[in-house]
Formats: sequence, structure tokens, C-alpha cells
Amino acid sequence: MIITRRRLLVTSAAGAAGFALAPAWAAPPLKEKATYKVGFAQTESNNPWRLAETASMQAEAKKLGYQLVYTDAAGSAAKQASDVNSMIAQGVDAIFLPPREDKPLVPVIKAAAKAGIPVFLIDRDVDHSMAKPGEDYVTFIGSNFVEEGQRVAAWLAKAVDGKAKIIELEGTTGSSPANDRKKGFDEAIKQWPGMTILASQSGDFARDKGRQVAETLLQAHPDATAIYAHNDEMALGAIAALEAAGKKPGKDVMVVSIDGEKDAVQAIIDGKLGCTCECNPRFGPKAFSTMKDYAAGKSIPPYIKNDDNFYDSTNAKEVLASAF
Ligand code: GYE
Repeated sequence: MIITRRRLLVTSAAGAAGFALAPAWAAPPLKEKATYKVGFAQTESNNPWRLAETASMQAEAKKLGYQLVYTDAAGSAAKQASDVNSMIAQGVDAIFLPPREDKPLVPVIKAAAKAGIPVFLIDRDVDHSMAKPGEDYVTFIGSNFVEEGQRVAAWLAKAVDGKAKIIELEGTTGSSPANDRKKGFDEAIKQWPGMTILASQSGDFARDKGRQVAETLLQAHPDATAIYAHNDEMALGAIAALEAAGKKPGKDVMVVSIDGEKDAVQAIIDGKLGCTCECNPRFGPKAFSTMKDYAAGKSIPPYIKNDDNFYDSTNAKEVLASAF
């Protein structure tokens, strides 16, 4: 017999009749074993953040002696969904998934749960109106992206004395970090009436796309005085676009971003990038220890937060060597 999903009995008040039992679904259980076959369905491998994440997951699996089934969706949510389906077909014990976008991966997350395979979301979340932690997947482990956007907004406001005309380079459309980094930043700058967003467009979290979009938006808005990029790769692309347009990044236009990759920390040292809010990609130890805790029957919270550092000219030199 295949046990697919655990039925939980939840008591709820049922009027004068007293207490009734109402069913709710829980994520599938995981057996405690000496070794596991675990899937990791990466979204793409086009930036240092992704490479650092993959390296961390592979190193931890190796350390524990687990078999890691690794796939790379090459920037396609459809390919990532089929990668997860093939992991289900291979009968992995558990799946680690950074859903590229917050809706298209929901059906395969539910399919894994139905097949009795617990899914742990790492680095990106899904739309909670479509899938729920503790039910369709175990938990989401990652940074608070709203907070990241707020921290960058506060740094920028201070640096430009509350006055800026901003171009925003958004991450992958429909991804949880793009949604929440936008929300956090856009809402935070409302506190400063002198800060306005001239234009906001996706650069898909990629350096060259960021450069192209920045080039177009700078032509349309030559009065821009700041660029907020949802990740360092697009910020570095924007810095190249500014230089190509004969503008000095860090002086004529203040550039700010998120991730904390080595090239960005170097750009801070060079005076071209104002700040970057770290977003830690080294998920391996936390991802696998959460999985082991789950197998041991410990209660897992629906969200496990990664804490982020913050880099600017006051500490960039110290962190350069350890940046990814
Ligand atoms: O900021 C970006 C990557 O999902 C948090 O995705 C992650 C983001 C990260 O491609 O560089």
C-alpha cells in the first residue's frame, strides 16, 4: 500500500454540539534513513548566486553521503516543472525546489505531495493562495525579500537626502523575490516625497538583460538620478549602461542592489555601486538539516528565515574575500 498524504485530525468548535473533528492535509512524511536520494531542481545557472547555491547543496549532500539528483531548468519554468516530474518518476525521497515563478510550479509541487514526496522550497516561494506550507510543501527557507527592498530604500534615501528620480530594474516576472523586493522598496520610498520611480521594468535577474533595459530606460529618462536593481547582476549591467552613456555610476547616478556577490562588493570598493543588501545563497547546511529534522518528526515552521548582512563602503573591503 502506498501512503500518500497524512490526514490530520483537527478539533474545531462546532456550536452547541461541542467539538467536531475536521480533516486537514499535511505534507507527506519522510522516513528516517541512513542515506537518501534527494532532488534539487535548480532554475538556471547564469549567475554567481545560482552557482554558489548549487555548490552549497552539492557539498552538503556529499558531506552527508546522500545521492543528489540535480537538474538545471536553464531559465524555463516549464522545464523546471518537467524536471520535478522526472524526479517524482525516479522516486526520490524528497525534493528541494526554488520555484522560478510563483504560480507555474504549483501543480508539480502538489503532484509530488500526492506521490508521497515532501517538497522543501528554498530561496523562492510560491503564491500562498495556490499552495500552502505544511500542506502542499513542508516549508519555505529563504530571505525576507520585502525587508531587503525596505533596507535598500532606507540606505538610498539617506545617501541622496530623500531626493531621487529612480529607475527600477525588476527581477524575473512572477518570481517571489521580484514581487517582494518591488513591494518592499516601492512602499518604503513613499515616506520620502522627493523620491519617485520614473520607470520599472524586468531585467530577468540577468546581467546583459539588465544592461539592455537600463540603456533603453536611461534614454527615455535622462533625468534619472538613481537605479534600484533587484539583484547585483542587473546592477552591474546598469553600471555598464551608465558608463556607455558617458555617466558616472555612483556620482551622476546612484546604483543600489541586492545579493552581495563578489563583483558587486568590488563595485562598491570602486565607488560605482552604493550598497547591496546580502541575500545568502549558501542553503546546503540549513536545507538538509531541516529535512533531517522533518524526518525525525520535529515540528517545522512554515517559514524559515535567512538573515541578511548589508554591504556599503563602510565594510565592503572586509567582506570581499568571503563573498561568492
Ligand atoms: O537574488 C538572484 C537569483 O531567488 C533569491 O534569484 C533568489 C534570487 C537572487 O537569480 O540573484
